[in-house]
Amino acid sequence: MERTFVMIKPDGIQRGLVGEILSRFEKKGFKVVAAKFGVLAESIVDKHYEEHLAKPFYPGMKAYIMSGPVFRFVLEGDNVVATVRKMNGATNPTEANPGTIRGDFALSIGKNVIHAADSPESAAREIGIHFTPAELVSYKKIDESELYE
Ligand code: FUP
Repeated sequence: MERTFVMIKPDGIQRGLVGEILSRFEKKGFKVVAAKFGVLAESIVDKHYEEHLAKPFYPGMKAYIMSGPVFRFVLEGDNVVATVRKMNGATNPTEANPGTIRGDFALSIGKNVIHAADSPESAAREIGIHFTPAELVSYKKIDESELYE
């Protein structure tokens, strides 16, 4: 079963969107297998955003992502990586479709509420940065027989 890494950013926490966002993923049928709340360490941020280290927007983004607590979690389910990206909507909220999280709840690219891994490879990398193997919980959920054919 596929897994992905998701993070509700400081703006999402401050705006009280954790319940709404988790609820969307739960109702879709995805299973939470790990979760963590807190302020990110600088070393974690630099590892997580490795590909953006040299970008002009990086210092501002780093200061912002460390400005308050974030809520990180791992979701499991069929095609969870691509499906969660679709549910999040385009990176720039002005381009995100209504019905997506960014389309419904965000106005600017720097404060776009949520992050999710963009490929199964990125998901594995990001899960490894944010969680230890022991923090990932394998368990059976009673709705699985009704979700999968
Ligand atoms: P995503 O994969 O949707 O998180 O988007 P990217 O990896 O392209 O960008 C990571 C984060 O960098 C975005 F969530 C917001 C931030 N960003 C900016 O602040 N300005 C930019 O011009 C591009 C990205």
